[in-house]
Amino acid sequence: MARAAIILATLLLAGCAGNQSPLDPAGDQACALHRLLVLMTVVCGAVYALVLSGVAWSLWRARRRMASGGDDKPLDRGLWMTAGAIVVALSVLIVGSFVADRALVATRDDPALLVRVTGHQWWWRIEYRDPGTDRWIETANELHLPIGRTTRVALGSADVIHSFWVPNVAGKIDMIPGRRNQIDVTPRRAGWFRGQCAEFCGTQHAHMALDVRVDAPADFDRWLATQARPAAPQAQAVFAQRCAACHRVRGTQAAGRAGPDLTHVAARRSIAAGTLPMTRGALQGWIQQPQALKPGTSMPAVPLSAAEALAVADYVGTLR
Ligand code: HEC
Ligand SMILES: [Cu+2]
Repeated sequence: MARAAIILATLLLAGCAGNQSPLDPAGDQACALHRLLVLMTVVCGAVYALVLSGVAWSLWRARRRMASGGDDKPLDRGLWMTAGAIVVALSVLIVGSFVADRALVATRDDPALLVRVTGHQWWWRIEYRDPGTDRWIETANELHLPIGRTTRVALGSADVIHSFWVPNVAGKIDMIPGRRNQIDVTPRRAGWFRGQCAEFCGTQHAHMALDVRVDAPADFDRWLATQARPAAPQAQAVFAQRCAACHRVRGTQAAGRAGPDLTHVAARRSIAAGTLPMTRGALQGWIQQPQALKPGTSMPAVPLSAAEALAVADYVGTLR
């Protein structure tokens, strides 16, 4: 019995840490939410305990009075004190949630970095405004953020309502077609985190995850500079014929916009919005049977011979 309790407690507490958890905040906005969560838990826990002990106490008194055949007073002081305590507790919660809300909205006039994230069924288009040139640099499915700089994330959707949720970094915010929502994020700790679309957006909603990498500013700048570069010049005939209509590879003729920008796809951690790891085998599998691996995805199974599929996968694997 005791052992079962220990195992259960370990499992429950293990859920608190992790790369997709609001209980392990790694940024200012997530910290504000975490503080609010702790405040609410403590205050509501105290109210709960207070109410239950009040009920127990009045039951006990009522029984004693009945036993002694005494008079009943309708209201006693304890009840009034409980009511007062509850009013105070609720006021604390109101103030706490107001303060947290202020910390979350995008208020800074001078975000260090602008990023546009657009939800698609079922992947993320990500564009960075290059601070040097003011050009937009496009990538997909992997969001990189610098530590200690405030990044403004502008959120939109190309089709249905999605929701941006990277709990270690910030709260949840909807991505609505025809509308731009925005949040500021200020990460404080390096690492890999996981985001997940948090609004049901179709059959592959669960396969709409987002890898998030937080780095020291210098590492981030290096990454962004690499992303800004065109692909290494390596013409790939099959890709140009069969894939270029939907995918862009900057620096080549491939200029499609229906699918993710693949200029540096091989440098990402996973493919198809967190559905598969970025390995040679997974790339091959994805290119040959996207519909089997992510049924309903907007990428069709392109008819390719086995040799062509291998060649394309190898080419895509070089797009670092
Ligand atoms: C009709 C448009 C279309 C064609 C043609 C197409 N793709 Fe795609 N591709 C997509 C879409 C849309 C996605 C995003 C799918 C998802 O995650 O649900 C995608 C995703 C991918 C990804 C994963 C990208 C990432 O960021 O995770 C790779 C790699 C890829 N395609 C390679 C190819 C190759 C190679 C070909 C040619 C053999 C090809 N695609 C043909 C539309 C297309
Ligand atoms: Cu979604």
